[in-house]
Amino acid sequence: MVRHDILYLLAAHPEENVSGERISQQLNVTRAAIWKQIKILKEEGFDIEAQTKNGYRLLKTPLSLNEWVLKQVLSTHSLGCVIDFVEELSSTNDRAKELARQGAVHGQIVLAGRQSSGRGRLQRQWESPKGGLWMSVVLRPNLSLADASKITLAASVAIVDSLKELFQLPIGIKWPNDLVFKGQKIAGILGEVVGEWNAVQTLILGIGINVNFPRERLNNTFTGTTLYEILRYEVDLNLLAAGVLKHLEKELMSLEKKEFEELRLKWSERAIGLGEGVRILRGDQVIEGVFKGISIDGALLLETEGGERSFSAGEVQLRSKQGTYF
Ligand code: BT5
Repeated sequence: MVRHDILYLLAAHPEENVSGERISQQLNVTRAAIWKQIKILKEEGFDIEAQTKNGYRLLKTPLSLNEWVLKQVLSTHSLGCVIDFVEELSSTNDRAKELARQGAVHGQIVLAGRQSSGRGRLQRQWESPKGGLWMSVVLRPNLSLADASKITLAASVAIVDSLKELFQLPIGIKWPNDLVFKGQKIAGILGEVVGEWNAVQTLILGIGINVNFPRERLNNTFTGTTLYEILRYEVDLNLLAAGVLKHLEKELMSLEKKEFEELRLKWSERAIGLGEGVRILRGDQVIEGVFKGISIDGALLLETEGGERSFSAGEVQLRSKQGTYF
């Protein structure tokens, strides 16, 4: 794409202005065509100095998601190898599923500026206004069906580690896979198997992080927060996406080496509420006990009066004794 070639050229000369004539010769396009592309790049959020005499200089890349910028900051081998960015989608998971059925490769990602019908688990609504990181990754890992649930554990660890690395934020994991800051949910994960897992072994991993928008954009029926709310400035969504994918790739590689116990320990180190009294809601039933940890498959282990019991994420909900997030 000419637009991207112009960017490569400008990025290679950060300290100087590149003349329209030089770009025109090097890329074999007219100066009018270059001007048109520069205009589009500016609309996409690139800060480009344009002087009739001296030519062009790239001053700043956009903080919003942009395929070219993301490619520059990605450090992964396979995750993000193909990027599908759409300004608005119903759900990135739905689009990724569709692409997976059409043969998308392992690591292909789908990103949306906003989602009109973002989904949580059990068909719950996931609010996805502009400014968030709404991303799905097509995974065809070398793992069995039984190990699929471990991928969401790995994703939780990856999100915590990337937010710590980039912004020094202490994010905790609330079982099974909510990411919370001071009790308020900042990110969620939705893992979905495509077709018959045994036959095709494809998992769509949806990751949603509330980033560059204030808390008011979210419904007040739940306790949520955003990075903007915490940091009070907007961050580069491309850097964040690249950071999450880097940590996710690392965790997936260790999962494929069957390092399950390492993952369980890492998850536990980042979890909140371990050793505390919790309530498990299963339909009308309330079971009280102490949160002892998770099994190798991510099931919650609860110490009750009648002994230790384990619960899988699909069947129960967890609450602190006060009825709030712990
Ligand atoms: C989740 O579900 O936490 C999984 C969220 C996954 C979203 C990503 S975005 C990219 C991809 N495409 C999709 O369509 N989905 C994935 P769950 O644990 O069921 O939590 C859902 C609950 O969180 C809702 O019922 C609300 O109470 C609350 N909630 C909804 N939107 C929220 C938001 N933006 N931030 C914090 N909490 C929210």
